[in-house]
Amino acid sequence: MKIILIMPGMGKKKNTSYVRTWQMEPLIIAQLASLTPDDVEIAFYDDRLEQIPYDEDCDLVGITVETYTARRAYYISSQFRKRGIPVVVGGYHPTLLPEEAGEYADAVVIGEAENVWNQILEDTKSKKLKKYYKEPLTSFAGFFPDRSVFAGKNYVKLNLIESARGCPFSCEFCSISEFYSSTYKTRPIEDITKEIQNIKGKRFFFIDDNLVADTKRAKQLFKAITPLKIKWVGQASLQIALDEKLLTIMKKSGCVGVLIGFESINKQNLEKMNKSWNQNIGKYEDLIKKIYKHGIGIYATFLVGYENDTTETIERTFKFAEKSKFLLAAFNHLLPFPGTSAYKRLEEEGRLLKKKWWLSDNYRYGDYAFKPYHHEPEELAKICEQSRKRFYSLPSILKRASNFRGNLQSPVIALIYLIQNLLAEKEVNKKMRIPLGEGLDDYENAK
Ligand code: B12
Ligand code: SF4
Repeated sequence: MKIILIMPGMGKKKNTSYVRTWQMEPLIIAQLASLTPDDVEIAFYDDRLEQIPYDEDCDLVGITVETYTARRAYYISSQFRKRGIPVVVGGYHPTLLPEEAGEYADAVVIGEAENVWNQILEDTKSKKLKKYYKEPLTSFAGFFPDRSVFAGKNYVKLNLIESARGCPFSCEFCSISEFYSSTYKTRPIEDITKEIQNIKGKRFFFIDDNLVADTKRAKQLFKAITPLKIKWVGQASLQIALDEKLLTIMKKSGCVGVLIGFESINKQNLEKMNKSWNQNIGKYEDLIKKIYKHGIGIYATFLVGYENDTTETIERTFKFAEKSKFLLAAFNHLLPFPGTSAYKRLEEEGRLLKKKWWLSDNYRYGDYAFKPYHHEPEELAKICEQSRKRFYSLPSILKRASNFRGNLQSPVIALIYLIQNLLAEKEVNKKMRIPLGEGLDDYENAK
């Protein structure tokens, strides 16, 4: 038996290459490979890096699908299905919209793969593939992704690793809280240290959505990885600033930076997002100072387009980001991801411009998918784009550079700060208005 696993791309503009910072190793593919019995042959194609051989024979195709890649994934699926090869899809998008996914695939995995993957392979062998598979993971122990599937592919040199899944919070715009129903499941710390030891590189990205959701466990994890002498980045909630001991241990364990979702500087917006805890814990400025004191840089993310956002508040958000001397910052506008509370609310308010924007012919990356409260959609999309470009302009890079505990914490980080920031403006141009699901077949010509 042979299976083909596919990581679809989002799309790209004609005659450009794929956005480089998005070309990271897809951990899910390594996870599926590790779950696959040895007697099953595996081929893996990453649409972002190479052409997909639609004529290759196999018994099953497995595709991982996010909302942004759904259009492309469904196209890829149709190419195999028209040759009679069954396709199974899984991931955030099919989980939150299983019926839609079921129209484009023979089988849909709702939720996690670990407890259903072997059954799917058995059912493929006996030609009894079911439409839906759902079996949540209860124990997250003993799983080790098989990264040998990435051999020969030119990925960004950063090792992705999982320490836990889910997040106990329920921000209204977030797919994670819907996917995991606001639960949080952790991997045994010995599994994580073992996995790190078996990887050659020393640079890691903990992909947990909130690495410090359980601070007691986070401290144990950081203590356990300290002797491994790695450098790492991760995503954390602002709560880390309240615990100096945690910050000390984090830094000692090799943390160089954290991505923090500040989302808004406006209290009412945070309330609407169900994220008021972000500001209830203290003043942003004081919390940021505490993090810098420990030599940890901050990648700050903001969500623009909530009810209380006007041109003036967005400008204040931008000024705040600049003044806070963040290493990097994202000014994304609210996007109604299917299945989230934000999607449902905007639908009820009659604000959705396109119900299935992710499948629309003319939706482009960076476009608004709902009618904003105080602007025209195009106007607000432009304001977001300009904020990103201004943040990564030379004057702003220089203004933010004098952050000696964050952006200049070491010569290597200083270099990364400079390179990442200088490249970011170009990347904003490359990302904006990417036609979803298009431009990928002619990859070879574009190189
Ligand atoms: C790492 C990461 C990235 C990396 C890239 C990763 C890569 N390999 O290329 C970077 C930082 C570049 C990135 C970029 C973006 N990301 Co991102 N990313 C993640 C993150 C943190 C981890 C993904 C991961 O590896 N998970 C680990 C694997 C093992 O788990 P999994 O993918 O959930 O898969 C499990 C199940 O879903 C299921 N499954 C999944 N696929 C399949 C397929 C089959 C066949 C089967 C059987 C099962 C199955 O089984 C798995 C194991 O149980 C997730 C959040 C998260 N915690 O998952 C966001 C996430 C996937 N990203 C998201 C977004 C929005 C983006 C961006 C659009 C952000 C932006 N505005 O620019 C871009 C898009 C890039 C692109 N698609 O080209 C959203 C997607 C939401 C949605 N509804 O689709 C997420 C969920 C974050 C969030 N908070 O909402 N991302
Ligand atoms: S804290 Fe982050 S991961 Fe958790 S629900 Fe909110 S946005 Fe999602």
